[in-house]
Amino acid sequence: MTDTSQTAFPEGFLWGAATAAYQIEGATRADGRGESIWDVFVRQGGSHNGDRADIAADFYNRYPDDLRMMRHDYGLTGLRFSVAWPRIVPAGAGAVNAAGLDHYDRMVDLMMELGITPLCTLYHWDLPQTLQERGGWLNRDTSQHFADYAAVVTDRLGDRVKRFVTLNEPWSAAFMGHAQGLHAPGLRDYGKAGIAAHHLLLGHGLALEAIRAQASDVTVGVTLWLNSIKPFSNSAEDLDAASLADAESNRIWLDSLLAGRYPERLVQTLPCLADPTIIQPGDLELISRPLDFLGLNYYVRELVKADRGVPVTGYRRLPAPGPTNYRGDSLSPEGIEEILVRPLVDYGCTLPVYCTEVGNAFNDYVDPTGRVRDGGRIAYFDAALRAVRRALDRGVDIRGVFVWTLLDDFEWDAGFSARYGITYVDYGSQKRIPKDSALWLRDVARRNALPTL
Ligand code: IFM
Repeated sequence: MTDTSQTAFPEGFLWGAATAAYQIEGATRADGRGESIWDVFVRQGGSHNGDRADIAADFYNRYPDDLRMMRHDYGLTGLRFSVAWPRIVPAGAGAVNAAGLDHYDRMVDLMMELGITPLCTLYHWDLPQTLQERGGWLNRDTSQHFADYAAVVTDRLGDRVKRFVTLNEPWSAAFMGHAQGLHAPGLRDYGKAGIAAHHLLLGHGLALEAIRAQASDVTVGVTLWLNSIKPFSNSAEDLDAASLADAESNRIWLDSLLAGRYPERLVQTLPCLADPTIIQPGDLELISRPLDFLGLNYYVRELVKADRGVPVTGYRRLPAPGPTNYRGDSLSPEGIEEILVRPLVDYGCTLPVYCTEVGNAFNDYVDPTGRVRDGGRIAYFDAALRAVRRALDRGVDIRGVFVWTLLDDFEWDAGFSARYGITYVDYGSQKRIPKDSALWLRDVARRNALPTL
């Protein structure tokens, strides 16, 4: 019997999990893979405790069992995975590594066999180090190299993979990597983050064309991390600070992709976004070519307070009141509604939307009975998914949800200290233990509905 209560989701709704190559694959030297900026960054101490992702969750070798687990034990029908650019084009440009393509080809074959719908991300931050040595995302040529690599992947996988995501969270790659120094390549220069942002977006636009030229029946989107941002107070200073933070986190991506412009307020702080030597004629037209879908990731709700003591931006971001995670970010799952409706409300965008990441890190441990009772994560998913349901009611064409993440993994600067998975990974033995949240999600996916309250 179909569940018609408000807790039910549309027929055919995709229930999936999201992953990223560098965070789970390990095997960083296998089968001709080139070095990425993250290999170098962690070697230089960029990650918590000196953690390194050389083995991580060993997904490169264990994917057959992991895919069977997610399909058979968790009942999930979607996997968002990323392809590691340095496995396909080890030097970033030029020679293609057949062994790298073969690996993903086998993985996609198994997904087809198991009835898993793949959503393939082409850039989840593992830029080939050789390109970094030529300037990385500060060099305009990187955008074209990205499009060339995207074409190679589409040519090989596009007969089975019908949904490609060009970039994952360009905000993180540009700002955490070039302004905050927290992510590879570890730079701390706000102006450079603006240049990187433009070249990432240009890479997206060029890749969009390259993918479509390669396979006419695939759909292409981009995944954005959008934040819920509010001013700390109604003072003119806080209102302006919040508008600037919103422009950096949200509007730089939405304005450029959906309206072909950069937000005026941000240009005042990042003049490179109006510099004709960087933003060349035709760039914004390319960046704003129509998408097939939008991928949205949600994590953070924050208050923004003006603070003249903070260089360049002149503001501080504070967590919204309430519980926080290990990073001090507010745990406000219901905030996902606001970011899901925003493209429709502010831009009239009616594109299909996938929640390409939703989840959080909790203090998970295996109890003496061998179980991981992650009730905090279940409560988080429950509240977030009710908010997704409300966004559907408000007219957003949401096609599926991918929880972050399938397996505990290498959480970038936090290394292995933060567990986001629905599957506990004992890194020593590589044993997998389904957390309670995985079994909760299995029931939601099976019923295509949330539990009634
Ligand atoms: O682990 C990351 C992921 O790679 C991108 N989105 C946010 C996640 C949690 O920080």
